[in-house]
Amino acid sequence: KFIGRSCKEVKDRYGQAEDGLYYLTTSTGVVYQTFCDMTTAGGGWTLVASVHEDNIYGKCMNGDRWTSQQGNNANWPQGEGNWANRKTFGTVEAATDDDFKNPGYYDIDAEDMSVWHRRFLHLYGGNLYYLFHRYPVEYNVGKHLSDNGPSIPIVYDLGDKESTKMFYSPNTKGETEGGFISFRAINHERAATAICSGVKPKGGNVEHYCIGGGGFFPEGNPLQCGDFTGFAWSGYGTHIGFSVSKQMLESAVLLFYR
Ligand code: KO2
Ligand code: CA
Repeated sequence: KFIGRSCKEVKDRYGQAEDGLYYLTTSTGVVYQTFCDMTTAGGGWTLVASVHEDNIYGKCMNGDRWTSQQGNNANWPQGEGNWANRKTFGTVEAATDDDFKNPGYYDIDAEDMSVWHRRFLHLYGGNLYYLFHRYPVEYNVGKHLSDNGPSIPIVYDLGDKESTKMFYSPNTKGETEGGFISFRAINHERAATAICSGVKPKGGNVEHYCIGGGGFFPEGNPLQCGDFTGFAWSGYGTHIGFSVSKQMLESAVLLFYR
């Protein structure tokens, strides 16, 4: 009934103001259902993807759709390539329990992402699909720090830059600057990750605070390969050494556009 190209359009055109599931359509007429956040910071946010680590012990195995499901392999540097292709997977109902990617990921022309209310997406082509075409998430595309993709300042609805940093591992606190969302961060061994949510890397151990990536992570082969990369390097959910907290390890990262 209230079909639009994005949640923002559904809100603006039909005055829909409630959070919930809505039908959207792409420019070519593909209809899909997703969650619209119609209330946070003015509403109109479309859920386009989620990243969930379903088994931190499976190193680039089944379920690691945002890195590689076929092993840690230098001859397959892009891995699944899902950050920059039009494949879709998962369902909106399982978005917090499993990986999810809908056609909005590449179809919606967005200005902002999730809680990051800066008009930055237009600078990189209007959505993540185009951003990751410009900055391929691929093993051996460059060197840590100097070849990283953009880091964009965040405006917080909840929490602040220091509290966000605390969720990550103790050992990486000094290696990050809070208050940013970063893309295509590269590590010491030239592995490329996709998104560092809440932080900007100041060093090359990005595998402990950035998610998704290409198909090869040389260090500790294959321990760092997977959707949540090296988040459990010092044990499952221990929040010591290079490990994040259990809450973070078991969370899902939800990506919204507006
Ligand atoms: C370790 O033992 C280790 O891990 C480091 C990794 C973390 O991403 O780069 C270094 O490889 C280091 O040499 C050593 O292997 O350091 C601070 C102690 C941990 O886990
Ligand atoms: Ca490292």
